Amino acid sequence: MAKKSPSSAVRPTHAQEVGTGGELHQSTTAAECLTTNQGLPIADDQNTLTIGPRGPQLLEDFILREKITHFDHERIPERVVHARGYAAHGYFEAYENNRKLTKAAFLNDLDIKTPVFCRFSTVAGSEGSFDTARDVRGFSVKFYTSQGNYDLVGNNIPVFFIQDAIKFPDLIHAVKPEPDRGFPQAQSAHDTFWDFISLNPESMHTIMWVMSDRGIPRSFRMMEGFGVHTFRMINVKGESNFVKFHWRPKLGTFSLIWDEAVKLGGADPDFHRRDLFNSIELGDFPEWELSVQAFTEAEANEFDFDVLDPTKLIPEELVPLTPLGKMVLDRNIDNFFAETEQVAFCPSHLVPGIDFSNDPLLQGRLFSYLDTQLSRLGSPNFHQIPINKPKCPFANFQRDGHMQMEVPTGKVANQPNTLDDGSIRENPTLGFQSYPAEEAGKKLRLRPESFADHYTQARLFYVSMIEPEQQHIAAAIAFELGKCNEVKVRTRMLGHLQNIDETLATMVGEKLGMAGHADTIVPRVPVGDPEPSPALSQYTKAPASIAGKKIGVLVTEGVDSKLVAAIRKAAKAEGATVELVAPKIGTVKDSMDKDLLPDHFLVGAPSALFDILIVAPADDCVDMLLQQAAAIDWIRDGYGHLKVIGYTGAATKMFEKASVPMYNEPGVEDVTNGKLDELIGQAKQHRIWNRESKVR
Ligand code: HDE
Repeated sequence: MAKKSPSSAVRPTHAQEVGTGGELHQSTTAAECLTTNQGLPIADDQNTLTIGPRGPQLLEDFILREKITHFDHERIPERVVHARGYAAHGYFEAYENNRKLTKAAFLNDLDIKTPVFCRFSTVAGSEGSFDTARDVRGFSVKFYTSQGNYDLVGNNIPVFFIQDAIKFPDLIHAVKPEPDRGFPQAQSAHDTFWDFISLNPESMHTIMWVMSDRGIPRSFRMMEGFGVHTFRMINVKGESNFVKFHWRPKLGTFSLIWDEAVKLGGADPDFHRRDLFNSIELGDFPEWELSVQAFTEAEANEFDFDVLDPTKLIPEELVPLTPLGKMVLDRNIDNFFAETEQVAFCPSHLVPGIDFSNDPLLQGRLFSYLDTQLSRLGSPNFHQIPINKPKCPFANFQRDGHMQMEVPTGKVANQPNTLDDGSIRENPTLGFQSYPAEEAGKKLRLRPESFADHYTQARLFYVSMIEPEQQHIAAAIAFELGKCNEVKVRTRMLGHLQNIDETLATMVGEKLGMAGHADTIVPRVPVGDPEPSPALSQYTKAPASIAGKKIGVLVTEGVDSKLVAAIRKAAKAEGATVELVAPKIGTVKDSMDKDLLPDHFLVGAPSALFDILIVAPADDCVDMLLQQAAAIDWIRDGYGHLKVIGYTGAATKMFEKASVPMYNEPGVEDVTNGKLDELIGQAKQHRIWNRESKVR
């Protein structure tokens, strides 16, 4: 190696590099310059201490060692489930007095906006997996109430795979990457998962939900949430009602098409988090209504399922929703690690007025979450981390431990005591009182007989779907079983499907080329024939609106400026957003020679990123686009994903090349000459379901 001249060996300091003449930026701690963690000002953070400019480094360099040591320990264990998540801040407002049901202050006080922190997640994938995997989504809300933190730790699916917490480690081991090979990542489409599912008929109801479009949500903003278990609400008189919690998104509940989800996994692994972050940045704040289904113990005893069984839902036709209030997410996080990663949800974080039921899955969760936080966050003082800290005063005599952040004062750390005047004591009036439910019985390990019907509600869900939803369930199950190498797993699952619905079983069997190969599985109790519950179909209750949706416009140099303006105006009026996609990301001159700044570079922005498509090239750019697979795929995929597609006449050759019909084709519309309204009208129906039989 050539010896360097002395001048080239002079290493610049940061201040010299940026030419600030020695003025350094203030750090967030308001120090006057960069310091060590002990507050020592740092003169040079670009160069390690060495002997001579080219000599060995010195162990003495405590500045280097402090920086690298901190870096070495930057990661904490990811969550064992729900590792990949994204969160935002917001508030909750109660609608009207809910006093009849509960004494919980945050559900009663109409003058208070209770701060919340809400984290959405996938279950199976690790932190670095992708957002659009087929999976259950976590929907956790921490309410910082005046009576302490209340955590509603729910999912986007109202039922769960198993009935008893003792099976949870097996379920999760089965869905996680297979231990001998370490894959597949963020997938349920593999042998161990389906082997476990097919050996546990209690999972049939939830599996129908996960294989439905609910398993691939369009957006966190367009997802329902559920508390899953039956909880109790207690009012000031001490009266108890059972409740099931529901979150309903204001925008409606929407999903992706499977092929779209797969393509988005590559095109934008952060699709859901980006969508949430961007909408909050734009001031388009997502909103959910919180409701409960409330019922008495006597009513519960009349249902033909057990309300303590978490694999069962209560049809809304049986118990309608009572709205309690709304949640708005209006502030993005400041720091992903400090907030989203360190937030610790625990179903055991309760407030007076809400209590548990004996659901055996819930009871197990009450232990698990606190326990897992201890190893994940490393200290029993995790409640002192800002994101976990109650916003109301809190005090007790718990002391010491790793990372104690407070400096407790006083001579004593116990109560009762007479040594420290005014020491804090418990308060039987204000304090949390468990509901005094009467319990008696033998000690045993036994699943209640009332939990034994595993198929009727799976069937209820299936028969409540509209036809495209049913088709998607069949396609998803066939896809997943098709990825299982073990034939016995497939035949066993086909046996379960027969107990749920014959046509579903036939469809899946035919798709797999295994019709007639189902195992015979005899249900423990006869399968019921339930009436459909329309509330379970997300499309039956979808609002006729494009609010919150994204219009992608494929533009080129010379794009019609009036059309772009009209699209923007129409989108604004409907609460939708517009993003321009161009073959080059630099400025595009429109037909009026004005500069347009594209939002996306075509090769990096497949049409899967958008809900509604408009293809609006200028005449003289069409030949160039015809040579670009990304432009042709844009149209072909949009059609295959059942999207509404608008076009200008210049796009004709592109549609021909994509083999997408332009005329007399529902959902494919010429948007010139003021026909944009027609396109928007069609887009309010969301997808063109009738097209599906032509493309799949
Ligand atoms: Fe969880 N679950 N879970 N779970 N769960 C965790 O806690 C567990 C269950 C849910 O955004 C863990 O902090 C057991 C049902 C969400 O930080 C862990 C059982 C429902 C989140 C845990 C269940 C959920 C978790 C891992 C069966 C819907 C993410 C990290 C008895 C009602 C919270 C953590 C966040 C996270 C245990 C079943 C929802 C290990 C033992 C049912 C949304 O404690």
